[in-house]
Amino acid sequence: MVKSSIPSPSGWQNIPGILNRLVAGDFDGDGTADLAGLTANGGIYYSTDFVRWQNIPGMLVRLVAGDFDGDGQADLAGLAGNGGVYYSTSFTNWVYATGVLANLAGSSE
Ligand SMILES: [Ca+2]
Ligand SMILES: [Ca+2]
Repeated sequence: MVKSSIPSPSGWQNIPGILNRLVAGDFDGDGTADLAGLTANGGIYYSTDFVRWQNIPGMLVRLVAGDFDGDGQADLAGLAGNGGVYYSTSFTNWVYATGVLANLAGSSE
């Protein structure tokens, strides 16, 4: 008997939408991981129910997740096309963090 470690395609659920970068974090604090990602043109989306994507206004080229304010819920940070660093704990707006970076540790690329 040969056991395959390759997951069966039927074991994957499609979440409607097209993203080219993806990060995981518990954005709503319910104890299970959620997803956030970037579209090809830098649009930012997250999903806490794996069914719908919510847009966060703005455009980024890199995205990372982490609990930056220590409230137990994951937040997002990312790089804009010019290297500017932004973070969001509200998921409605981005706060500029002084400085310019070429990459973020743990980013999706
Ligand atoms: Ca969650
Ligand atoms: Ca947080």
